[in-house]
Amino acid sequence: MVAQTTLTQYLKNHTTPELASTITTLATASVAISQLLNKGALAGIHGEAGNQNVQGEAQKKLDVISNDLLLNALTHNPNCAGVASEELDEINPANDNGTLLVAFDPLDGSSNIDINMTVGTIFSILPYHNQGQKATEADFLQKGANQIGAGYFIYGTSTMLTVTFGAGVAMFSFDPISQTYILINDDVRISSDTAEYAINASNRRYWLPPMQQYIEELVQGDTGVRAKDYNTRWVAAMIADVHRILMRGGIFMYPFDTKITGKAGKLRLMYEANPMSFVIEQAGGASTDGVERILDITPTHIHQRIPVVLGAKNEVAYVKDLHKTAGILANGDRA
Ligand code: FDP
Ligand code: ZN
Repeated sequence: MVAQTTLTQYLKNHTTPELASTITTLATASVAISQLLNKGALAGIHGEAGNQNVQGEAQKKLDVISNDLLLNALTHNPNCAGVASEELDEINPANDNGTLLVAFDPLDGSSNIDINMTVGTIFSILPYHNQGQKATEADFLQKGANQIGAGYFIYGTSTMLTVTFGAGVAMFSFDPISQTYILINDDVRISSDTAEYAINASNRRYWLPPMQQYIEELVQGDTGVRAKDYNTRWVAAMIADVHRILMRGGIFMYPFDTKITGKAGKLRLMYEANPMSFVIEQAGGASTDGVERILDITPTHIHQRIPVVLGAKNEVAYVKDLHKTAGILANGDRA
């Protein structure tokens, strides 16, 4: 039998002690979140925050519980100088002498919890340079290319961890018996071409003309200019759609739309787009907002939204070309 590599062993050989310790902290919190999700309705975690459970106690929604678990664990890690969460308006300074900043989406796809579908925790790790001072929001406003680690924990039919430190992508599966993450792939790669795409097509009338044209071409399949049939998959949790792309290829889009004025797309740059773009690029894929490489965009504020097109390299390049041909120079107001 081939010896199994645990997450602890992998971290020891593939990253710094500071990053290893931070990932270990995240992994411990992920196990607690996964256990609560497994209990489901029995844990009393369904429904809206503010509701009362059967005992008449105030009920917390699982995204709030996950946020609190991660925030508490990370702020107690001496390597962590600051924490930003999609759930919190402001950043939390942690340990002034820490060397890392962590941004996370505690439970991506949270509308999936109540229907027993896949959700996950996404994290992005940035360097911190102002030791001895309290971290501020300005310290977080670094472009995604500065990330030194990123990944996600996915709570699906099994719990998994995908992580990159900028030298490829590794995937782990949580073993409920030994209660450890075990390495299952130390070099995840995405193929450059695909015949599978993910988009919420109900927003079609709000998209820019090049995006409308792109999806029209895919729908035409082998009767159109692309001369092959395409298939749609949409889980409606970015984490699950991106995970599928890492497992079997594809392109994922939540493009610019005019549905809500001032909102350039739906996804958050710092908690969703940046970490997933880092993972996808490290697996040989590409990621753009339609015009620019996402990892090159300097955020203006921590909760900024951004259009996202990521996955198979050649397909992403094709979408970018359509935007260029249509004369789109910047992908809308990145409010
Ligand atoms: P959710 O609102 O459930 O948290 O984070 C935003 C997100 O999920 C993504 O995970 C997902 O890809 C997208 O929203 C789904 O949006 P639609 O409901 O518009 O399909
Ligand atoms: Zn999310």
